[in-house]
Amino acid sequence: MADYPHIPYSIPRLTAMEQTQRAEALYTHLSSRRSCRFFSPDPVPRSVIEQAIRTAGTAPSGANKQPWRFVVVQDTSIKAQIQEAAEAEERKSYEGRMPQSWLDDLAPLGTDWHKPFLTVAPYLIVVFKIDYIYDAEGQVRKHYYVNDSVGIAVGMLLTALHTAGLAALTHTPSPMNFLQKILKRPANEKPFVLIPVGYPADDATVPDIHRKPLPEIMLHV
Ligand code: IYR
Repeated sequence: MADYPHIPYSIPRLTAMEQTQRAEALYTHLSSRRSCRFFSPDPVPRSVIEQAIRTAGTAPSGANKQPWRFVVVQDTSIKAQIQEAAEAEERKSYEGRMPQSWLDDLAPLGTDWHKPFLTVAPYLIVVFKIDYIYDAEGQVRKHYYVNDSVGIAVGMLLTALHTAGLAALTHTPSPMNFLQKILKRPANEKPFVLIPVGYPADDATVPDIHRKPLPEIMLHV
């Protein structure tokens, strides 16, 4: 049995006041994040996108398999292909594929099948989940807790983007397999979420919706 060494781990021990201040500051910061559907075409430094993805890649994952791929789309013609394919699927959803209850639940958001942000936003980050890989012998090696792991990484990506002063949207046109084709990803990489990133348009708006207060989401036992 091989020996798998551990290395020391420590993080600074904060005072209760420092903990409180940091926790409050992070809450205030993240409370100002909103899903944005109206972007400015202004360019964004590529290095900021890369750094945010590096941050996402620090997420925990089942057996440390890191089962994610982040495809950064900047090319205008690829963005146009994605918009066309996404709108075709969304149009089917909005015009009959989905039940009235779905339309009712989305009504407060004011969304429809038009997705201009897919070509206006300077970047699209398309996140793929990797359910398995082939090892050197060509054998399938499965990954674990893939949705959970990629979901955590996406949360960290959204946090990193917001912290860098960028707006984003977790967009899930359904079904999304067109992304695999357009972006030429292999069969073991499945689209997880499509994230337009940029600055909000000067006249951007968001729905007037609110977050549940703490007592509604937390239980002490
Ligand atoms: N994907 C569609 C519909 C949609 C679904 C949910 I759940 C949302 O929170 C928002 C939208 C669209 O992007 O319009």
